Amino acid sequence: MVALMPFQEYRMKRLEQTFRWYGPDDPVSLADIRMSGATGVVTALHHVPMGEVWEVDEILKRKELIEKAGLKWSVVESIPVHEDIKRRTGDFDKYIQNYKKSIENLAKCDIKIVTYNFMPVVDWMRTDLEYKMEDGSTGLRFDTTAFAAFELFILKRKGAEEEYSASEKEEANAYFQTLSETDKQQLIQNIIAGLPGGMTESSSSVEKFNTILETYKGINAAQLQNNLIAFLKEIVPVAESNEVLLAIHPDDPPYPILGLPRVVSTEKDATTIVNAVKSPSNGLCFCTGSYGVRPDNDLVGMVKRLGQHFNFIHLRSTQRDARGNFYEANHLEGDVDMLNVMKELVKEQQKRGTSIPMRPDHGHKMLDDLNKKSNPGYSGIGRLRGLAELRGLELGILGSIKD
Ligand code: DNO
Repeated sequence: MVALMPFQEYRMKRLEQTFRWYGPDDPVSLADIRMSGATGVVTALHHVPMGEVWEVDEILKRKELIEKAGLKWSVVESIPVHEDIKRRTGDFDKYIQNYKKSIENLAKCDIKIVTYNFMPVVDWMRTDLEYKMEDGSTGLRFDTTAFAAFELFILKRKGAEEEYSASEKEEANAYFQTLSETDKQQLIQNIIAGLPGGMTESSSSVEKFNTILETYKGINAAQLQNNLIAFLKEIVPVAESNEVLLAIHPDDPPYPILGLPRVVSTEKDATTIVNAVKSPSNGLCFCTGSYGVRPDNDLVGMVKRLGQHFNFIHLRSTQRDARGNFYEANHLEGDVDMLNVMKELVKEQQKRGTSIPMRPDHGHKMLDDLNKKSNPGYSGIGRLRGLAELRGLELGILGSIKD
């Protein structure tokens, strides 16, 4: 016999539905977001230069804008972490102090969840931002051959040659030969688009990019992990005393690229992080799309074992092939077992007094999205489809919970 909970109770115990908004210039407006059914907004002060303090009046201005639209600023995504902090060089101490101040200032404005990542140089990375799906929509894709061609023949990164087999190099070369000048520029643009600072002038960026990559010479994964832990030891107590919950976003893709170390790619990495500084403030952003690219990441098991540390959730799926290529699939399709991930998340949510914020991460460009410019991955209708499917899935699961 299945006993159903009263409907009002489902509402209380549900994940908080949020939508990312890139600020006043985002082609997907707050009014659009309001119609998606999301109640929370995930955003950042993108205009504040990396490393500088987020001042209270700037935070309040943005918060008021969101509230005027009938929404709440639920999560900060992200306060970017300066490269000096990741390398523990130069002005890292000043930037850590600034980071603490930004956390305190957000808390003063009653904004209590902060996402960040610790990926050296690049945030997420794809080779194709307009990959055509069978149904006519477009999505983001990572192609290992295109990426190898970029590293080997455009960037000519030192050390890249040794990381590929002879046949991989041949394939990358054959692919490179098919590219027109415009295709090459497009590839550079696509790959460099993931840079936090948004480097967009392709030819000068290739050189700049190489120079920045060089600054990580001699920093291996163990060193980067130490630097992350040293950073956490400083910021977690400040977050905790201000009742701010931190949520570290995983690496995307979740393995080393460009000769750079990566330390947030696996369950083991996530476990090391939460154990390094024990505090409810030292939490995770569970991004199924990022962790899910690795077949050895058991997502359902991760929710079971690490769910108590999830301070924010990104729901998205990817479809990979045997060669390591992947594209972003519809939210309920692809390799992520979203049904069972959601079942575990629902269980985790039932244990909590407050709603864990989640957002549909990325979406295809579809319908009118196809005629609009939007931030890669952040179309309006595609994400609305994702949110609608995910909240339906959650409600269906809640409705079938046994007493
Ligand atoms: C990609 C996003 C990431 C994420 C950051 C968090 O679409 O999920 O850029 O915002 O890595 O710091």
